[in-house]
Amino acid sequence: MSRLLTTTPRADGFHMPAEWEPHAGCWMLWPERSDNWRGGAKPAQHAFAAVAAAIVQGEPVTVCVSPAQYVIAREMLVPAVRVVEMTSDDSWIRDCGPTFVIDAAGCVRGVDWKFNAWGGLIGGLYFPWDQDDLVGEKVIELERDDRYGPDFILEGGSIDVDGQGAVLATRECLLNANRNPGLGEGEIEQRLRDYLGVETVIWLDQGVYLDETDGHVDNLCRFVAPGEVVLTWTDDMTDPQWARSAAALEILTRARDAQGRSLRVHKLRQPAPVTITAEEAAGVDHVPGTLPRQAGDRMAASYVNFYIANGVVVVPAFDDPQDAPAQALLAKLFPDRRILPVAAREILLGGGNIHCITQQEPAGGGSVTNAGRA
Ligand code: KQY
Repeated sequence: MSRLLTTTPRADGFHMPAEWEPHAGCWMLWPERSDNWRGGAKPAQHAFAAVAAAIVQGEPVTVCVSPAQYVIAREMLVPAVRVVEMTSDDSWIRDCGPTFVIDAAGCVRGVDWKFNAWGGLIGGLYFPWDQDDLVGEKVIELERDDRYGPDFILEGGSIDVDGQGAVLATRECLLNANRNPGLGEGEIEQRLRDYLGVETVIWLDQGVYLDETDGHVDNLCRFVAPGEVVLTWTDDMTDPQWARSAAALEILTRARDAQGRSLRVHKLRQPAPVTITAEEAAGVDHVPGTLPRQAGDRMAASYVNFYIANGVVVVPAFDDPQDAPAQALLAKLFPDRRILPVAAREILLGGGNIHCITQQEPAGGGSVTNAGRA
């Protein structure tokens, strides 16, 4: 049975583990809506299937699929992937799904945040979002885990933890008036402490240029080991991303984590600007209330949006000269994992990337570091 708890993870001795700690598996949702995904979502479905096939090399994967798409998805996904029927509004389980927390005994519980499609009626990306908002509860119940249900809007892509008391976040997103307008910075920090079990919030100001999530940190900067982060980077000072990354670098250079460590920052150079072609834009159904996709629009392409699975790291590839250096850096940072690049343009065209479409479930049973790194 899954109980709804009225306490907090912090009070109960739970915290969110780092993504490099052992997973029980990975959850995904299946893309379908033609007003976000071109070509009736078929190209995106192939890309999602490739991501699932990569992750399942390291850990169990469950893909949640609408009744209408069940047979199609079952056919397109490799047999090792489990497919379950679940209704949703779109396919960004990092954001609408649960955040799992563990305690020292390895017991796992779920945090079921409120979700408002990245801003509700003030700049949100679609309406309605009620089915997405149920995804966290459904996944937690399928796992028979106990559930925290804070009255707090948060997307999983807007935070990144080291599992040792620190969380990265951007003010652009978490302090945006379209998320939790009644709460100030201090109150939001307290929610993060209470529900992620962290001590230290490292605030960056802005996320990636033109990121439609209002600057999710998981596209800008991620922990890769205790005391180490990767930061999306460009050396081109005329690129609008330069000032954002430079400002983040300055903050990170001065920051201390919850253990008092200063951070080692690895620059992960971004690909050349990725813009939507006329053919791609024409393939998206235009529906009032959703974000229009126009030819020439720049997407928020970043290698930082990778997924760390057991034994493998699944990295976006953009058919760009920076693909190889990005993979080489990640191979150095994750020496005990295979780096698996997946062509990610079709995911990016929907507004996010590999990390945004995945959600890890920790294995519990105690915590380890990024093996070989610390
Ligand atoms: O990047 C994400 N975490 C989600 C992007 C949502 C885009 C919806 N069009």
